[in-house]
Amino acid sequence: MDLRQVFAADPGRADRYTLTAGGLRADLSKNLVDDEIVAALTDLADAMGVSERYEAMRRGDVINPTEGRAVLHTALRRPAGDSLMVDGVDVVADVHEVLDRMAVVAERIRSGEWTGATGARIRHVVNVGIGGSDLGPLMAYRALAHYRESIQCHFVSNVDPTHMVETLKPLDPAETLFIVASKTFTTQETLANADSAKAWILDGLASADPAEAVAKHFVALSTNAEGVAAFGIDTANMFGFWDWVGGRYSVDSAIGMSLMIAIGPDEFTEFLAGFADIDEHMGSAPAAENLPLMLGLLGIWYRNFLGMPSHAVLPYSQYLERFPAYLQQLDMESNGKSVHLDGSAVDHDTGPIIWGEPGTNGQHAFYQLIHQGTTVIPADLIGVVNPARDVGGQHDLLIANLFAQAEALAFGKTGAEVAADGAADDLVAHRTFAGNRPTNMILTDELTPRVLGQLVALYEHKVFTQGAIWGINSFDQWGVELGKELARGIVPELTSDTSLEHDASTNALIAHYRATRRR
Ligand code: G6Q
Repeated sequence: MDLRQVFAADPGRADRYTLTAGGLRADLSKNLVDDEIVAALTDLADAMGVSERYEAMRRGDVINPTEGRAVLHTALRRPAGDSLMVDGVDVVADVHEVLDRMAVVAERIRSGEWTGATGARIRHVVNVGIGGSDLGPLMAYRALAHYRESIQCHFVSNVDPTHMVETLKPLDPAETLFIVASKTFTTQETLANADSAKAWILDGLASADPAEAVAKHFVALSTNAEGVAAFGIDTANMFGFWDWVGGRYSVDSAIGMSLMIAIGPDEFTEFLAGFADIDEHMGSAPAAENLPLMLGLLGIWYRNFLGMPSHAVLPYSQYLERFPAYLQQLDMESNGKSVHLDGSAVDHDTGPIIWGEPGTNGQHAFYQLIHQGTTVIPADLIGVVNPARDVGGQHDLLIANLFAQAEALAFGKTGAEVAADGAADDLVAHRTFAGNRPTNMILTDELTPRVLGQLVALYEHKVFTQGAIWGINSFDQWGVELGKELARGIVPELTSDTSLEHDASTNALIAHYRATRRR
């Protein structure tokens, strides 16, 4: 498909392929599709029962069979007073009971009523968690930095001790509250970091009663009350969620506590309302106007029909700097699967490689390959029309770059055009741009908490659509288990001289470490 020809032949294309959902406006016209392909893709969604499966998810059916769980993150953003009965329990009432408790504590921390063991006001919150218990709150905290008031949040995830050490360097234990965020409260990295945080508090506040120091400087976000109590955190300061919330779908559960402390409960409610806007849109918009569904279908077109292995997410907003990393987990952990729901091997590709960085930085780095490389990489370009702050008209520069990239990728520059610009003959080929490189241009008026919720839910349901069409389980993650299990075995081997029974490569690596590690 040649986008120059397609646009020339169809003046209504840009309008017809622009969809809206909540405060999001997506121009999908620079995709390598025509009306016939779009119709065939929506037929595919019908044939694979995407909307039926979506309804099954929303009403709490066990759609994650390998873990025997319902998948109910959509219940996390239903408004107060709504109700959803699952196995005789009103899960929406449970959600709001926790949200209300979170709001009380968040306000106490924000107002200074909650003090540390020395009576000092809390000025820093450190979220200790990894994966789904880190990426969501971290991404959202950065995205909504403009809404943050006095309290600063920090996020420690890596078991690399330097992550905690460097984070704590400028902090005062008397003013620091740790949020231990772990659904299972068994995650090796998080428990190790939580232990080191506890030691830092007890050491830094040596004159305080240790139990009081822990009670005033730690809260927990978890489903495991026993584990939380064993760590020494009062379960009155634990905010729960449920096994039907997957880690990578949990930023809108208690896992969002750091965000709520930063932006306040009212803005957090707006954030949740944004998710609900898109839940509703996904459930009710006709297929051709359904933005998450269409993003999913376009991705299927590129992955399965045109054989494109990767997908870039390029936010033209520094506030969204961690959005690509967040989406990497959401998409790749959900749809990086090789078997169908029934365990049979897939005979088609599944999840693409998701990656990206904020524009314009990427333009000065990897865009060369996107423009002229041998692999076509479909990309989502995300822009905000009205900046939270502008300095000297810089925002217009940013947006000009955003629009220019989409134009260049779609329409390129022919050899004749390059030559007509006066390029030397031997440079014409080097300076030619093939074009026909597809993009989705997603714009929003402003990056508010509500819009951020919409953006996240948009991608949640895009991923959902693709998983449903591929017939895979988007809600388990068995692929992360083997490495964890092997690491557990290697830990004691690093400090002993027992004989090693791995493969020759792994044995040699452990032997080298044993011999070289200074203690
Ligand atoms: C997400 C995954 C995973 C999980 C982390 C942390 O969907 O399940 O990233 O969030 O492994 O788990 P805990 O919250 O249990 O510590």
